[in-house]
Amino acid sequence: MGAGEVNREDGFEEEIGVRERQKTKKPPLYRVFLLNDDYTTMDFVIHILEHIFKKSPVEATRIMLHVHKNGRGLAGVYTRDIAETKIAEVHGLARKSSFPLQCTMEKE
Ligand code: TYC
Repeated sequence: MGAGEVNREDGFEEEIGVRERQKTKKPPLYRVFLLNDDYTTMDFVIHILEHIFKKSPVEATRIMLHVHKNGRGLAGVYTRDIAETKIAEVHGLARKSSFPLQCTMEKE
């Protein structure tokens, strides 16, 4: 049944249909990218990918090498709040270790 359709005289089924669609609506997702630089160590980037983005050691190494070679790489896809939190965690850990590591997010 499409939005706004009524197939009962009292409209009861339409109301339930609309409520169910709203309840299952998916939130917008954001891609979080790591950016390359000349100073952050490879080991630090792998650590970030394992501990903040929950990647396996093999996957973390693959993503880090992709960023090193191509300038940026996908670290994960999250809702806006989670993406913002992970970016703040990356920047916080990087600052603590005096690395200039940057990451960005864009709407999917
Ligand atoms: N280019 C860095 C180096 O050679 C490694 C690096 C990889 C830095 C990925 C940042 O997001 C990054 N030490």
